[in-house]
Amino acid sequence: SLAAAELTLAIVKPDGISGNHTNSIKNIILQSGFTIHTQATLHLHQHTVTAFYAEHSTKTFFPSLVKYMTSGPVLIMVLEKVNAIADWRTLIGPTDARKAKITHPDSIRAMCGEDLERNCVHGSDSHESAAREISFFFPDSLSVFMLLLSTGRSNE
Ligand code: DGI
Repeated sequence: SLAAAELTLAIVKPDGISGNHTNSIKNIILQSGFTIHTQATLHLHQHTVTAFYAEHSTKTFFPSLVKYMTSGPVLIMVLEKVNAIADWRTLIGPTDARKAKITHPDSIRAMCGEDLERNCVHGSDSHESAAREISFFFPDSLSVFMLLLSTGRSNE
């Protein structure tokens, strides 16, 4: 079948916003062929971060992660493109921004992140994560729902 557009969830984290990286990140997004399907600026509550990062809730770094993610506003975007999930992960680079500066110097995390925790941006890591994360932040979007449905069928 023809390649279908895919959706992924991107977040510019508090250090990305406070460091004034939003415009350069958006330029990279648009120059790389993504469409910004939906966007919202939110100041996350600690309960929201806890639910979003539930898989990490037992880790020792979790309280620090919650403090960081609630330290200022974030920009949450649904990005649309063929192969959006893998391509956005490639653009942001490795989780540890300190390592990214060495191994992936052109990545967004190398450009604006600091370390393993303060890494400037988020990207869904799989189809399952993308579906969960997009519906977590945008549960009422009919067009997002329709695109997720078509994404799920794209390999039939
Ligand atoms: O999908 P990623 O964001 O690349 O990485 P992940 O799902 O393994 O972790 C989610 C976030 O949690 C990550 O962006 C930053 C933080 N984190 C992950 N591992 C560590 C961490 N923070 C600290 N302080 N220490 C860690 O080992």
